[in-house]
Amino acid sequence: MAAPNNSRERSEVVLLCFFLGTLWETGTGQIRYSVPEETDKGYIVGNISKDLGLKSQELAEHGVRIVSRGKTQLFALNAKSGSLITAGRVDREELCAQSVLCLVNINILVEDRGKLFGIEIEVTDINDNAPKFQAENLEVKINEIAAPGTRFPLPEAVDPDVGVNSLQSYQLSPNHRFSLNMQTGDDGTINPELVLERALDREEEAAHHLVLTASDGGDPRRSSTVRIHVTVLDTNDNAPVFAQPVYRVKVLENVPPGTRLLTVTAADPDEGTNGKVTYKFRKINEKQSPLFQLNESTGEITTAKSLDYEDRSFYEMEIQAEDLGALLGRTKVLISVEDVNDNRPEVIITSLFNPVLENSLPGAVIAFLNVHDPDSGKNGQVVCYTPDNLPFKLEKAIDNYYRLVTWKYLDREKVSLYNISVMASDLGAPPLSTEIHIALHVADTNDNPPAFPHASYSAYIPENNPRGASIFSVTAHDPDSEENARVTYSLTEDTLQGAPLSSYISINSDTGVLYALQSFDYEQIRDLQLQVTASDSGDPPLSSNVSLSLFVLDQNDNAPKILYPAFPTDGSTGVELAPRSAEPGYLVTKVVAVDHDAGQNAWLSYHLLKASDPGLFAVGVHTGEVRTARALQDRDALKQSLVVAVQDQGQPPLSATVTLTVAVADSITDVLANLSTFESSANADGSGLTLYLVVAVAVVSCVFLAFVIVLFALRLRSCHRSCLFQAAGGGLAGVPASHFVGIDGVQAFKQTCSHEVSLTTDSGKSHVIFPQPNYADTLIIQESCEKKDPISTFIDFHECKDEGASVQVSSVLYFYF
Ligand SMILES: *[C@@H]1O[C@H](CO)[C@@H](O)[C@H](O)[C@H]1NC(C)=O
Ligand SMILES: *[C@@H]1O[C@H](CO)[C@@H](O)[C@H](O)[C@H]1NC(C)=O
Ligand SMILES: *[C@@H]1O[C@H](CO)[C@@H](O)[C@H](O)[C@H]1NC(C)=O
Ligand SMILES: *[C@@H]1O[C@H](CO)[C@@H](O)[C@H](O)[C@H]1NC(C)=O
Ligand SMILES: CC(=O)N[C@H]1CO[C@H](CO)[C@@H](O)[C@@H]1O
Repeated sequence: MAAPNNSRERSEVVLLCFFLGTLWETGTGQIRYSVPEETDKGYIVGNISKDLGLKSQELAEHGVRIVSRGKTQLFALNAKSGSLITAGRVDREELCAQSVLCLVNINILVEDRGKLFGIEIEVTDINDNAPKFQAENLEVKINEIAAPGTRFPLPEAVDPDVGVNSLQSYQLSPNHRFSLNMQTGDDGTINPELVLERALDREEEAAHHLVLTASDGGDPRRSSTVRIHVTVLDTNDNAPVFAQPVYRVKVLENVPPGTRLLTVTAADPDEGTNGKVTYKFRKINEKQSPLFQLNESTGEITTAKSLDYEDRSFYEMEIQAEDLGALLGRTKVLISVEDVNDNRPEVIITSLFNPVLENSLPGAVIAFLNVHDPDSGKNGQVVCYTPDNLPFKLEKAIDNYYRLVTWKYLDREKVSLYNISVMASDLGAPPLSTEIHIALHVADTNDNPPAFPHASYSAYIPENNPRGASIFSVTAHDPDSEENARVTYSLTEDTLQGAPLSSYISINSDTGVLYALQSFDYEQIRDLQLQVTASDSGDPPLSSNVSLSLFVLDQNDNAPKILYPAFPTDGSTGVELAPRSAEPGYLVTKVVAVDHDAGQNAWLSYHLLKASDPGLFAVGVHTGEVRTARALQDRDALKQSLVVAVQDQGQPPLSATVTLTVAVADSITDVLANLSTFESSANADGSGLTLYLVVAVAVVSCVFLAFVIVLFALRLRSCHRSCLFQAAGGGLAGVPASHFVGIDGVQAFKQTCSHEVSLTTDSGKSHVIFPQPNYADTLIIQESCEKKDPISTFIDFHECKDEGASVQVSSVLYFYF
């Protein structure tokens, strides 16, 4: 009622103050004012002048002043307006802290009146402070296994204001796991608590972010927040779990030991050591365990040894993972080993027919082979083959068996040992192959006869060989072996000149050396035809023949043999006649000699060795003809004695001599007439008997001679013209020289005429024989004309004696027809 009413706004405040001041004044007798805190300096707290009953201008006059009690002067007096004003900002919280009523007492002294007035000023609160947390962030750790309902105290906020301006409530940011619980304590403080509504899972959400807001009830309302960071602490609540329930891996069998096969991993969502997993084999075959290695910490499985598909191709094992809390997880590992072509095919000879006979038919089984490759699939499929150049081939039998058979005839003599290589190759990539060698012997059969290197043989042996001398050697070769090649030699039985051949020649059955069992005589046997058989010892034996001509070689083993004049066997001697009228060159006689040898050995030459009258006769060197060298004279002795030597050309030469007695007389009668001369010269003993005999023989001889000549003459007529024989009438001297010119002549003569005359007398002492020659001159082979014995005439004379010297004279005439 007393409050001034200047302005509407002011009037209201004044009215209120007044009302209150009036209240207090009446109640306590004191002046009371109320002032809100935090007003600006000069804020009118109350109209002091009015309350003191003074005029506003009179305050100074009355000496009105504030009497302080040592405190900072919060208030001051405005003398002009007579009002109490604030001297500065007034902070209720500073003055009164948390007291609900904040009163400031001041005293005002009115000097001139001497009066002291107490003034009580209430400072009223305004919401000038927000609730405040001690920290802006809060860390809260909660174990994940904490049970729902568990409470966790939260920090309180502080608001210095009082009343509604102080802290009124808390709020939590929306969250489905946590809730806020506020408990009001006895002193009215509110304690916020965090309540776990639902179980936590670190593995799901390891942290939660919450915001707690504290607010007061002022107007405007003030609030502050704190960020709550909830960390969920781990517990080992998870077992390790493998990524796959089953691991499958394929591995080649030839991987080296230490090869990584796979890595099993088990995840444990737990944290730290709770999530640390170690791996172990849980179930593994004892045999397998050394093959594989498991790294405990990494779960890496490696091979520890080399694998073998052929040994085992599949492995199954269980692996467990364990964390520190002994929680387990398990998985299976299936390892399949894949085949690699790492095995060579194996070839086994199950049976071998060795040796094989060379006469086996094509298709003969030689061996059974078994091939085997432990690899699988193509790596284990095997093909077998042999080189084409051998007479063998492989035939497939059942299963993995092969037959090695021949497809050609074998010939041991060409190839006796085969080195058969059998190749087995699998179909892998790259293929592996095996080669074996079979040494096959070809057994011999007796399919080859012994063979001589030449179709026929000629051998030469000098005559007069020693008995038992080896002549020649034949060798037959038999390409077969052993018994089938053991050659024995034999001679085919034959006869030679009536005697079995085996008496001449023998053969060493083992060596094939031929031996002479006899000493050969060229003059008897010149050649032998032999057949040598070589036969092997096979069963049945085979043989072959070869002919062998054995030629006997001549040696100069025969001295020339003088055929005419011949030494009579009974001691008589022949006399040649040389008519006194003979011209020089007159053919007195011819020395005929043969040599049974051949060639040079029978090539004869004639020489006059000795003559009683040298110069009277000459001898043809090759012809042997004795001719007069000059005309005969009367003084030449009736009886001439010549020694003629016949020599062959052999080495060394052999020779023979003959003594000729030539009677230089015209006819036999002269000779007979002069017989005494002969007798005296021929028969030194003077034996009359001998002389008579000689005479008798001479007579008889002459008669026969005449007969012979007549016979010749008759014969000549019927002879061929080429037969040049001309009988000279009368006597021995008529024998033409041409008949004795040489061997050729003899030959020619011989060829043309052939007679058989044999005349003998029974005189005992004298006989004339005309045998046909059975041998020819040694230079020439006897041919067509030969027959029986030579016609020979023996004219035997008595032995005559020359003067003093006793010379046996013999003359033989041979006539060849
Ligand atoms: C397991 O593997 C780790 C890492 O590779 C290695 O250091 C350790 O030596 C291995 N352990 C065995 C037993 O091999
Ligand atoms: C067979 O021939 C092979 C080579 O071709 C050789 O190595 C092996 O020694 C021979 N075997 C015989 C028994 O000769
Ligand atoms: C060898 O000669 C003998 C006798 O002449 C005969 O029996 C045989 O058959 C001949 N052998 C051969 C192989 O010619
Ligand atoms: C012997 O012959 C010669 C003439 O040749 C002759 O002169 C002589 O008279 C004959 N008689 C005797 C007895 O010698
Ligand atoms: C400012 C104010 O209102 N002052 C008043 C105080 O009271 C006296 C009388 O009692 C008035 O005259 C003033 O005007």
